[in-house]
Amino acid sequence: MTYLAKPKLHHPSLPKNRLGFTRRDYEGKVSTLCAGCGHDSISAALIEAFFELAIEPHKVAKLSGIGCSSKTPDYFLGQSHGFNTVHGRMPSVLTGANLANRDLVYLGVSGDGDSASIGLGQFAHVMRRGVNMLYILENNGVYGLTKGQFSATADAGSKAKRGAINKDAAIVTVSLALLMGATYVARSFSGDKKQLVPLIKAGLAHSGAAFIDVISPCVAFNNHAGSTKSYEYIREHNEAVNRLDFWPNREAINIDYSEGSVIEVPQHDGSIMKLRKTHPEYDPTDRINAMTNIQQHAAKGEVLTGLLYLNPESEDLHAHLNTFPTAFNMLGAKELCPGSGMLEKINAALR
Ligand SMILES: Cc1ncc(C[n+]2csc(CCOP(=O)(O)OP(=O)(O)O)c2C)c(N)n1
Ligand code: SF4
Ligand SMILES: [Mg+2]
Repeated sequence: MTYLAKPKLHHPSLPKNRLGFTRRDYEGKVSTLCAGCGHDSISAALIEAFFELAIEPHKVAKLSGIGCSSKTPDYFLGQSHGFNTVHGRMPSVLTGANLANRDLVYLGVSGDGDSASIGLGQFAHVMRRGVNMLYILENNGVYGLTKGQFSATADAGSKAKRGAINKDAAIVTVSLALLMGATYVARSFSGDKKQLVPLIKAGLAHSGAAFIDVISPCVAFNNHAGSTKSYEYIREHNEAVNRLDFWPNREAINIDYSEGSVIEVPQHDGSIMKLRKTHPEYDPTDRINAMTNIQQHAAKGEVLTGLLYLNPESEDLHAHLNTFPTAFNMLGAKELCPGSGMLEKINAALR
């Protein structure tokens, strides 16, 4: 573990984004995770995505639960708002924050223990309610922080470091998210930054609950032969259905594609997603097809990755509830406390 502070001075020639920020402005504290932990690569992908999208750090709220994965928001976006909640409770705290202030970009970071065990109910509800957020699940198949017990996402038949075989069926979080009505569902691998960064960027632009399950090997407790979440296993069994290219609305698109190989999906905010199909038959806008494909490939021992499902017509919780469009912190006392006359009216309407 290291508590060395990062140097504050930056080299003057570091590349800057549209806002004049360098990548260093999107970093956080020095990581205290084990060297080689997949979670650190996800933090690096998040830094890259926020830098490239030129999102103002103070407009971001990052929330997490408990676990090595949930510690990571300390290691990126050091100038953003942060809330390390109770174990498994990130979704409800994030929902409350989002309802009070919709003007921030919401990032939820969680682990497989945090989301698929103690927080399973919270995970299901935040997906079905369409809370406008990017939910990143850093999935290593174990409770890393508490020394490597199998988590609920460990595959049946996979082997623990000390040789025990997991007998329980795994919770497949992408399938559950689809079942719960999530409108953006992707799976990726911490060791594939080229796939992960555009998925993060598109997830941030999505209106509603965007979910990315990122297989993120735990080098301390789940990276041995017999594990199905190790670097070696995922490199060998990774089957990408598509490759995503993402352009924010202000950028011109100037790449040529061969006809028929690409699906173009415009987003609410004017940004464009282009999906290069690596499986020509795969249609990411068909929820049932996505669910079937995930299971069919799993039966062959393959881990399907890429953008698995997208509903381009999605709406978020604010649209469902028809909420007032202004963030609470922008309202005055008069609007926040409209008086006893208004309360009387509301009560009368409920009688
Ligand atoms: C209410 C409560 N129960 C149990 C724990 C112990 N605990 C801490 S982290 C953790 C699991 C973390 O696993 P995961 O979310 O997969 O994160 P990882 O460390 O693998 O990244 C558990 C059970 C706790 N902190 N709080
Ligand atoms: S115990 Fe596992 S999950 Fe936790 S920091 Fe180490 S490698 Fe990462
Ligand atoms: Mg875990």
